[in-house]
Amino acid sequence: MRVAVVGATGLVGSVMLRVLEERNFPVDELIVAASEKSVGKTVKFKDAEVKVCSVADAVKQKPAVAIFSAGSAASKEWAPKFAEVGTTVIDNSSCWRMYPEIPLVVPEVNAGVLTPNHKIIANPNCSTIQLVVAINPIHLKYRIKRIVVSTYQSVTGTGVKAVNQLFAERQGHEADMAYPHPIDLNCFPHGGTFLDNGYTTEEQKLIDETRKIIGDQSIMVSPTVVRIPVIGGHSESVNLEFESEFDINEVNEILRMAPGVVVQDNPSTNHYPMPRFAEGKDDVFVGRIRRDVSQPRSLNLWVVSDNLRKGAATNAIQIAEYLNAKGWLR
Ligand code: 2RA
Repeated sequence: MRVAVVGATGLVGSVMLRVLEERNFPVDELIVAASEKSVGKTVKFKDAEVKVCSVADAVKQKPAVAIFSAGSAASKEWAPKFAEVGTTVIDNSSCWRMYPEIPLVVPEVNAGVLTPNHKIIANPNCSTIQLVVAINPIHLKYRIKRIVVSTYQSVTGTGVKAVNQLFAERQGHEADMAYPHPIDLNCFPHGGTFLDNGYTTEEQKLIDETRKIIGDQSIMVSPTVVRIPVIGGHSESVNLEFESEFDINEVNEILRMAPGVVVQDNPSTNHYPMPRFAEGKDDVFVGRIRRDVSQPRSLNLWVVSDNLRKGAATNAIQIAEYLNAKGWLR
């Protein structure tokens, strides 16, 4: 199969190449496309050096699937052009996520919304993906009424410049600032940009995307996004209020059986999810599972996952695997 990765020289794009290799996705021919400044460079794939081409050249080659991580502007311009030549686009930017006709997919939750006619498919935001993988199985049993979620997001979510800022500060060097503040030995409640309602774009994504993927616009979501000086993955403190009463042992059993979830929860041995140990893995790790003693029908969880993998590259490639298994990628 002819596969294009658009934005392959970026942080997420490079992880997409690794995951395609690791999962042995049936790539017969890889097209690596990036912005003009990267054209001519090479990237490694399956022990070969692949030359970076322009996105326009990639469209001309009519790949079966194009997996994008190149920002919203590039997706807005080029996804429709790929679709016009019959390519299925899986886009990691926020560009298409909230268009009603565009499926926003986490395979463990709502792959059933996909059809062979969908030529542009949106990959959700990283913090949304790990949240819905963890909570949807419990929602199906007890129906979530309200979600209060605080995220503790890795600097890798911002990109290479933010990672470099963290380590420059840590080594006492002058940092090229990706953020308005120092990030080492610090944290700040700011992801994306601030909106008129006092929330940030990152927080609004958690509200809008969670409702769309779970398929319930009545779910109330109260998010706070925090950036912290880690690189392994995003962590989330989650409080769920249900419509109906629940049994905590049954909740544990549901999570232990949930697709894509690994439960790490043994306070007696200090065993719980941590980003340093989630890094490089594709699972959504859940721990600190406990009833909320402050209000009825409510539950607390701690959710951790590698935001570059399940939060971006792996989820997108799992969508491609689903489409391929259906025979919908030509
Ligand atoms: C962040 N979720 O962590 C964003 C990146 N997509 O900044």
